[in-house]
Amino acid sequence: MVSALACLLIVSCREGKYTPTPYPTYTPLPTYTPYPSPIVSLTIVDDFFQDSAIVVVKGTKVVWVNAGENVHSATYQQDGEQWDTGLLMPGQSGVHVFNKTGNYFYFCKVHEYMIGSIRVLQ
Ligand SMILES: [Cu+2]
Repeated sequence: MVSALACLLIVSCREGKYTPTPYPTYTPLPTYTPYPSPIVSLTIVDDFFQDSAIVVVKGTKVVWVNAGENVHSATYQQDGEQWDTGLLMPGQSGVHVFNKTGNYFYFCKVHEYMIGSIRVLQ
């Protein structure tokens, strides 16, 4: 690179055309903003969870949207741990952020045959 540049300078000088150009200035780096945690949206219909088995990474925010005409929930109760979107009216949505790895088997409080699972990886 250096020798190629030197060669170029010599050639340019010999031809009397060389005019030094100022070094380019770098654009400053953008301010660092952490990438937002991923958000996954899941649809609930009458009467099942669409995409009922998913895998996400830790920190993912899962949003359940009730696209049905019945009332539903996404509820988890296991090993003394629990989370719950509460009862979701048609059109409503509920959220849970998964900050712990593990396998979460959840259900609908209104229709206990409605089940889904979320595997949370590191
Ligand atoms: Cu339900």
